[in-house]
Amino acid sequence: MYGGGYVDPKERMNDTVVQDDPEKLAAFEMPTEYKRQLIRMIEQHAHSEIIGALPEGTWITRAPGFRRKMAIMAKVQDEIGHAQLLYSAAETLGKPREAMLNDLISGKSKYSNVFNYPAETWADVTVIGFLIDAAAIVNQIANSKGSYGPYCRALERICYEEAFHLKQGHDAFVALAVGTKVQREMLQAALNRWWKPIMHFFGPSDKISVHTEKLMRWKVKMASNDDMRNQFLSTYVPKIQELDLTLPDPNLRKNEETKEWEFSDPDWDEFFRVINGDGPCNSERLAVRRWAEEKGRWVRQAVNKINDRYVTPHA
Ligand code: BYC
Repeated sequence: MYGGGYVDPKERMNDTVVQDDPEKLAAFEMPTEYKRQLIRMIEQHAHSEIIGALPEGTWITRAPGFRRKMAIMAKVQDEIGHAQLLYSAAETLGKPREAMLNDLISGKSKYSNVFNYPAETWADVTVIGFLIDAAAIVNQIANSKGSYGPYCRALERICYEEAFHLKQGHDAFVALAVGTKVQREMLQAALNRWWKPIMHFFGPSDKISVHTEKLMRWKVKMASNDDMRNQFLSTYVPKIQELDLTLPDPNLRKNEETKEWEFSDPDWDEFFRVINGDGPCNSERLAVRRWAEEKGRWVRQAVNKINDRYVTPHA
C-alpha cells in the first residue's frame, strides 16, 4: 500500500547516510548572523503585535455600537494570537520567550514605530484598522515567501487574519468618510495625524537602511523598504482619494515614467527618535507591559514549578 515499508531492525543502516562530512555539515549549519537577524526581526514583529493591541484595546468599550465592539475585540484577540505564533517562531532559533519579553520591557528590543502614537478618537482606530493593517499585509505577504520556514508559515497564517482586519478597518473608515460633516472632519484629522507614522512604518529609506541589503540577499526580506512603501502607496492612495479625503503632503504624487511615488522628506529624525524610546506613548506602552509582567509573574512561576501541587485531584 501507499508508503508502506518494512525495515529489518537488525539490518545495518547505510554508513554513508549516518556519517557527516564535516565540510558539508559546516555549510549546513545556520550562520550565526542569519540567526541573529531573524531573531531581531521576528521578535520585533511579535512585540509589535502585543503593543499594537494596546491602542485598539482601549477602544473596545468605546467603539460605536455593539457590532464594532465585537469586531475590534476579535481583532485584538487575533493580534495577541499573532504574537504567540511569532514568539514560537523566534523560539525555534534558541531565544526563550521570557528573554524576549524581558528585552521588550527593559526597552532593549524595538517594536513598530506606529504604536507609539495615541489613538485619540474612533477615527484613529479606523485609520489603524485600514491603513496600518494594509501596510502590514504588504510587508507580510512579501516576506511570507522568504527563506525561514517557521517565520514564513506564521506570516502566511497571520495574513489570512489580517485580510479580515483590513475589511473591518476599511468598512469603519468608509462609514466615517461617507458620514456626517463631523465624522468626515474627524477622519481627515486622524489621517493627517497618522500619515507620517504610516510612511515610517516600512522602515527608513533604502539609502539609510542598515539591514536591507543583507536580509534581501538571504531572502528574509523579499522587497526593500522603499519598494514596499511604493507598493502600499500605489494601492492605497487611490482608495483614500476616491473618498475625497486628502493627504497632508503637497509633494505626494506618482511619477508616471518611473512608476515611483515622490513625497516630502518624512522626517527620519522623528522616526529615529520614536523608535529609540522618545515618542508620544513609548513610556505608557512599556508601563502597561511591565504592569502585566508584574501581575502575571505568580502564574508563570506556578506553571513552571511542575512538582508543586496546589490541589490534589480526586481522580
Ligand atoms: N518601527 O535597517 P532597517 C502590525 C528599525 S504589527 C520600529 O531598514 P530592517 C499590527 C530597525 O529595526 C507588524 N523600528 O531594518 C499589529 C533597525 O533598528 P535595529 C509590524 C523600525 O529590519 C497590531 C533600524 O530601524 N511589522 O502590523 O531591515 C495591530 C534600521 O532599519 C521600523 C513588522 O514587524 C519600524 N517601522 O527593516 C495592527 C514586520 N523600521 O533593529 C497592526 C517585520 C525599521 O538595528 N519587520 N526599524 O536597532 C520588518 O519587515 C523589518 O524589520 C522592517 C525594517 C521593514 C520593519
